[in-house]
Amino acid sequence: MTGAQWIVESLKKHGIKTVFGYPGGQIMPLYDALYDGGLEHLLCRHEQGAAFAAIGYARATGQTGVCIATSGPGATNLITGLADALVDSVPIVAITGQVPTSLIGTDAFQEVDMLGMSFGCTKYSFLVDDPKLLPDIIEQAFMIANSGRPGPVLIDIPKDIQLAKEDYEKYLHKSSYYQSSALSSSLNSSQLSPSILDAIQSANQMIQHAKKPILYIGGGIIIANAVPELRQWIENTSIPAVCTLKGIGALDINDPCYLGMVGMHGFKSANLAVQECDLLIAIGVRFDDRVTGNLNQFASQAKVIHIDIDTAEIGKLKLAHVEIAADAKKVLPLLTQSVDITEWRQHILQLKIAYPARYDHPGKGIYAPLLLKQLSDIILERKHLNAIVTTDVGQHQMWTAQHMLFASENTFISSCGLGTMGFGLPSAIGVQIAKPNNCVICISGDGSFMMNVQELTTIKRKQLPIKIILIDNSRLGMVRQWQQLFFNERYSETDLSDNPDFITLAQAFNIPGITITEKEQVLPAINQLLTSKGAFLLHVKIDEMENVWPLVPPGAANHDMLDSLEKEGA
Ligand SMILES: Cc1ncc(C[n+]2csc(CCOP(=O)(O)OP(=O)(O)O)c2C)c(N)n1
Repeated sequence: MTGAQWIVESLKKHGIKTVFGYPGGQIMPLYDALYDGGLEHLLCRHEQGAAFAAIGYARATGQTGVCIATSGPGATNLITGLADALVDSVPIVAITGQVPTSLIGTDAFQEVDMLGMSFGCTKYSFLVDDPKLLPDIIEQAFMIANSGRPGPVLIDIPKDIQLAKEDYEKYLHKSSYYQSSALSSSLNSSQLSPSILDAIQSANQMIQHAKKPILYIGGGIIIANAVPELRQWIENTSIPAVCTLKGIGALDINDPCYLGMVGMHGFKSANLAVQECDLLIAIGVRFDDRVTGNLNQFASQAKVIHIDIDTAEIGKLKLAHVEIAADAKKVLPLLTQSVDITEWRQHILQLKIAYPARYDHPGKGIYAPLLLKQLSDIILERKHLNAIVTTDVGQHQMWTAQHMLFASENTFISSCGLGTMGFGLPSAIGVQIAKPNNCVICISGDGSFMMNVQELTTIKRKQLPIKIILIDNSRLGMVRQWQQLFFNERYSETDLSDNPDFITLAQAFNIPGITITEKEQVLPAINQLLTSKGAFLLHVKIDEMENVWPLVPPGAANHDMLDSLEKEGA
């Protein structure tokens, strides 16, 4: 068997059904093995598209996503996807071709030092320089991608290794790579240590004495598969909760004390509640600057309990009074089950009443937050759709996070930590491949859409019924907003009024679409979108000067949010 054939067999053994990629010279042996290897390969039209599709696949399923590229430009085109997966903790195995071992270091055609280039954007990277190591490296790559805090792993494989004929089975579980993977698996499955149990006891004492506790929930809860445990604990204790962008979907949206997203574009009630709390229970979060605003003033009166599988996150940015470096799924059932916080809950309800989301908007034009609220209501009502939303990056992403409600985890998929424009469309492809019976909706902006627009061909090729909502303000809206607010209205290179005709563009890929410009067109258009059989483009024209509110200005504390009404005099 060749190395390439072994790779295909190993992927299948790991339960991989579909891989995403793009061929080229130094990865040709692997593509030859894929030809009749019994593994579905989805040809994206750019390696970045393949990486994002693999991320969408992984985030919708919790399983490892696999992407493949050739050496040189193919490999470097994967880099942004790897960085995205690293910061959002997504298990990805990326396989790249490399020039033959005899040519490494000679500046050969399409040679780049992928190992070196990838170090800052992967959890681990391998260059296979001996075919005997190939079996264990593949095992180790899957182990690392999925253990502890998940992340992307690169395997760079020279062409001669892919071609090498060996009895690979013989080398499986023989190398030092395997020894260390066995160690990490034993760490993963171990019970909570006595020191963790002590920390949980300290946490329980703090929780019992707290008068104003808040749960600060991030994507780690979803990755840990701990949403049921979290919701049960909240049901027992009634502790109010906020979430991060990546934590969306983890909390029960029907809980009256659900406060939604916190941070730069979080709700005022959520931010004020965190600023006032006396105990911050942080689970699966990174204290990202987009969440904390001015870190010194973030929940400055509060004691902090920080629970995270990644020891490196705890105390990285904010001192934790109790550190629990463990799996949230195991920790949550051991936390105190009852607290007395009736007054605090009353206060939270008042905050929500005082600072509701507003949908009144003058004129006939479409107000994106209202459109997204209407879409959200329809999706929640039509449960059979099992909708999953992906977004791109910008104002439309923040409006989606603010105004749509996601009842369950992994139904809102966005580039959160890296904020990568171009993520929405290819990630929707990965989601739709993983979940063929779910209604996958990609919400994009006119800037972001054009960044991976070539993937419309992939949709066409596979006849994927993806619903695209393109919120078109003819601007790089989020940057334009910052230019307006913080750069004296000097609108430098954010005008996209020369956009293509998006409906004609979609038609070139056999995707039908309509354009809407007025509020009264919204409901029928959403209906048409959701009932269309195949892919559909809903092109929504909005005012170029629409802003995302509220907003914590850069460097400010979260209680100093700017509010649309004050700022725009509405
Ligand atoms: C790859 C990449 N390049 C640049 C940026 C910086 N950026 C953040 S939001 C944004 C504007 C996005 O415009 P659009 O997709 O039209 O969305 P809108 O904000 O108008 O809703 C830009 C340029 C980015 N996040 N990602």
